[in-house]
Amino acid sequence: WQEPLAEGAVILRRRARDDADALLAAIQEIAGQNPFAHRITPSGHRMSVAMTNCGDLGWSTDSRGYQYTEQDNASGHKWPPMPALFRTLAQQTAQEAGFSGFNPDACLINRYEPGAKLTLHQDKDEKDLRQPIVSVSLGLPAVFQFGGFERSDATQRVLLEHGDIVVWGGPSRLRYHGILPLKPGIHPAAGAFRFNLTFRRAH
Ligand code: MD5
Ligand code: FE
Repeated sequence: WQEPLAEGAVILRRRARDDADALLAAIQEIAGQNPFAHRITPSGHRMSVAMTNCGDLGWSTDSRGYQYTEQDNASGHKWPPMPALFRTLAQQTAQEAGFSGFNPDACLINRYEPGAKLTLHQDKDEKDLRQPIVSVSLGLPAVFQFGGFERSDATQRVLLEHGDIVVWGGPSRLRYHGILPLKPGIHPAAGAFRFNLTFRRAH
């Protein structure tokens, strides 16, 4: 079912549940080629979230900044292609949320272990901010923080669970957001982790 969060932001609860095992298997395959890595931010911090990507472009960070690249600096390889299942799910759910014609060229794959978190930030490294971001949560549940347009604005907390999809577009595309430290647990399909796929139109 669809639950509006704010203008432009829609939660499709459990929308990916039937595809979850196939999505997790594809993530393992991608990580076999381009392993999850804890990247170092420009300010010198090691991210607690481990990341890899698939698609024509991948997001990463290093001492030079945040960027989308065709190559994985950690492995020296190109990113693996975006599986057809990923692209179809992202396009269909964007359409269901009212964003037709979404064609992602990048899929960032985040892996959270217990304690891993993402501090409040905005996603603004993409060229066309009129394009939405589609996010798919798998594995352990996490508390998502949904804020306003200034870092200091009040935040709402939303629990994101296995199979939940959120489409972030319109005015919600530039809201501050984050993930609180992951609580330890074992998920039957994903083990001790939370995975999050974000589909983006980077260029
Ligand atoms: C996650 N990932 O659960 C989240 C899901 C990231 C990231 O934040 O940058 O990898 S994406 C949540 C999102 C994206 C774009 C806009 C908004 C939220 N928003 O306006 O709240 O690992
Ligand atoms: Fe983000």
